[in-house]
Formats: sequence, C-alpha cells, structure tokens
Amino acid sequence: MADKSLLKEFISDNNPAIDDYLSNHLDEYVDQKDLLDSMKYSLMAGGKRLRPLFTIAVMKMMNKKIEDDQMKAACALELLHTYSLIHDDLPAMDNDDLRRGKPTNHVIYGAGLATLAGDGLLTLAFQWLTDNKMNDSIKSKLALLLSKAAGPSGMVSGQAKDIQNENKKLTLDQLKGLHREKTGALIRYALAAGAVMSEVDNELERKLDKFGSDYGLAFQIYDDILDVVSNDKELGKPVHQDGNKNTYTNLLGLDKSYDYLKQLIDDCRNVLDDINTQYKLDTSVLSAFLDYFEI
Ligand code: GRG
Repeated sequence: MADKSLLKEFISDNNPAIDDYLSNHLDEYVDQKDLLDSMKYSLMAGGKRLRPLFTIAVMKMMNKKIEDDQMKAACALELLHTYSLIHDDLPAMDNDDLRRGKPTNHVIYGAGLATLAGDGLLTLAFQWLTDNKMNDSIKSKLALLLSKAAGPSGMVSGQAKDIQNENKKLTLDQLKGLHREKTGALIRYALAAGAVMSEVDNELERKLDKFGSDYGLAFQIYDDILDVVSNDKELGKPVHQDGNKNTYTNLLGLDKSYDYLKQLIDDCRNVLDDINTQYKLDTSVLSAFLDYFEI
C-alpha cells in the first residue's frame, strides 16, 4: 500500500479551512430556513473535499497565497459538487437512500426541497466565483470553465448519457467519454481553477489539464473497482455487480480495470515529472494525491 502520509498531512492542514469557510458563509446567502438546512445538511455531511483541495494544491505549488477570495472560489466547486450528488440520489435518478453512510437529502427533506437545495448550491457556486475582489479576467475565466465543466457539455451531459444508456452495453471509448464528462470534468476543472488563479502560462495550464483529465478517469475506475472489491470483502465471496451498469469492471473485468488504472496513474506521474523538470516546481503534493488509489 502506498505511503499516504503526505496526502493525509495535506488534508489535515487544509480541510479545516475549507469546512470552516463552507459552514460559516452559507447562511449569508440563503433566506429560507428549511432550504438553508437542506443545503447545509449535504454540504457538511462528511465529503472528502477532494476538488477544493486540488485547487489549493495547485496554488500552493505556485507559491500563491490563499486569501479569502481564493478560498471562496475554491469552495464554490464544493457547492457545485454537492448539488450533483443531491440530484444524483433523487428518486428520479439513482433513488439512493444513503450517501456517506447518512440518509440522503430527499429522505430527510423530501424530493422537492432536495431538488431546490441542489439548484441553490449550483447557482450559489457561480455567485461565489464572481462575487469577490479577484480581477475580472480571472473571474470570467473561472465562470466560463466551470459552466463548460458542469453543464451540458460536461457533467450534465455525462449524467444524461449514463441514464440514457442504462441496459445498453457501451464500447470502452463510449464509457471513457461518459466518465470524462460525468466524473472527470469537475476534477479537471479543480486543477484548472488553481492554474487560472495562479496565472500560470499556457503550457503549464495544458500539463495540469492533462493531469486532471487522467486523474478524473482514474478516480471513476477506482470507484468502480472499489464497488466490486469492497462487496467481495464484506461478504467474503465474489459478488456479481449489476451487469447492466456501465462500469469499467463490467466491461473490462477486474484485472484489466486495475491495469488501466495503473496506466493512468503512470501517465499522471509522468506529467508531474515533466512539470518538475521543466518548471522546477515541487509537485510532491500533487503526486501524493495519487496515493489515494490503493492498488
Ligand atoms: C445530477 C447532473 C448530475 C450529475 C451527477 C457526479 C455525478 C453526476 C454522480 C455521482 C455518481 C458517482 C457516485 C460517481 C463516482 C465517483 C464520484 C463522483 C464519487 C463522489 O465523489 P467524491 O468521492 O465524494 O469526491 P465525497 O463524498 O467525498 O464528496
């Protein structure tokens, strides 16, 4: 198993500030109490904060200070990510009763308020990105990138493909395309947001984008693998996942899914080596994010 200490240290150094920002600032923006409770319930339900952590990691690599405005922009993505999970769990979508071991938003607040909590978080994300004192060029770049990543050319498109292709067998390329949009686009954006706020040059922006893109795909494959492996562990015998679901493990089998994951992790490491050599930047924290994958 990889040594996760640097990743753990980075998380424990930065998650409290992310959690504080989210929990202390939401109230200012939400007028209706039940809506606020519902938004806060999912926002503070124990997410890993992976996406804002990535934005912060890039900025720290570039030796940029994370002031209040940058924290607000980094946390905007966590608002948007939380919306996607609330909507994904709704009866009309995955109809899940549990997330992170707790009842899902609609189980507590009802589908109507849960839908609105998601809508509120999505909209507020763009307010937090733009209602701050960063310069206009940075703000408009962030808003454009996030709208592309989250909207109908990104996550929403991936989710639509997922729903429309249930019970149909996709090719590997189709599955990759779906997951690059559904899961990968926000992770890719998280890196891009750090690059934009650090005002890096175009070449470095492209390299970080390649890292984000490969990491996003790896994250989804790992999620698919964990679904199978953790079921095996819990029940002490192999469990056949719903074979109709479009997952890497269903399409490639477990061994080939692991191989593909390893290949993507290698690709990510190569990008970081390249950044380290060319820009003399300390990529150790970004590299530590790869230790999330226990392979
Ligand atoms: C409803 C428009 C719309 C989109 C939903 C992201 C998504 C699209 C659905 C989630 C499905 C899912 C569980 C995918 C697996 C990978 C993934 C995105 C897991 C959740 O992200 P984490 O692990 O969540 O970062 P935490 O709980 O840490 O915040």
